[in-house]
Amino acid sequence: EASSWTQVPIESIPGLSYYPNRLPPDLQNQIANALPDSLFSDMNSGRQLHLYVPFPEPMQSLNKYLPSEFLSNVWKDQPAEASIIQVYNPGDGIIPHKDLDMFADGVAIYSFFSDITMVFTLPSQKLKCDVRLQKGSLVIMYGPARYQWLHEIPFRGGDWVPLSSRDELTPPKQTWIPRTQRFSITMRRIV
Ligand code: AKG
Repeated sequence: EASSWTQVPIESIPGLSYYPNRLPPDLQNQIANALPDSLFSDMNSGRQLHLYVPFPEPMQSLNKYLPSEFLSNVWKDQPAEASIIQVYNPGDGIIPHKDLDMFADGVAIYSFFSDITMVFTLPSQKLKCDVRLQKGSLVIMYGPARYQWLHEIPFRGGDWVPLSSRDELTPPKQTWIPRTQRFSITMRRIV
């Protein structure tokens, strides 16, 4: 049952890093405007677009916003080769999964338009971590976070988000934040 899972902080998941406010708002808009309007229909559940190198300008510049330690240590200074653009209307999600082995170590996900909660789980130890992916943020998974942990976006119309509490002893209050349309760009390398 749900209550037997232990919620752990993001810092306890090796290979998982979250970078809020990573993309300048101008670049977020330029990228959204360069994508086909049909992707953003809210009449059905979210659509996907797979793109491979060379990416259209302005998506090329997403490589520049990857942390340099990640680029040098994990991608050995190579740029992304494959990307997926995924649109999530309220209620959409993605089931718990690990990324396919055809993709190399190191997965980078940028978020656009609105915030959503991604859930990381390690079922063998019943560990769980909610990561709020804010618009303009970057999340990176490599090593254990990419190969051992599962990640998912629950299929629901909103998310319970903890409000920061004034002290460490008071359990944080939660507030329900309805979702609006969000899209992500996942950047990967191929093995
Ligand atoms: C995937 O493409 O494997 C994802 O998990 C995408 C998650 C996201 O859209 O943030």
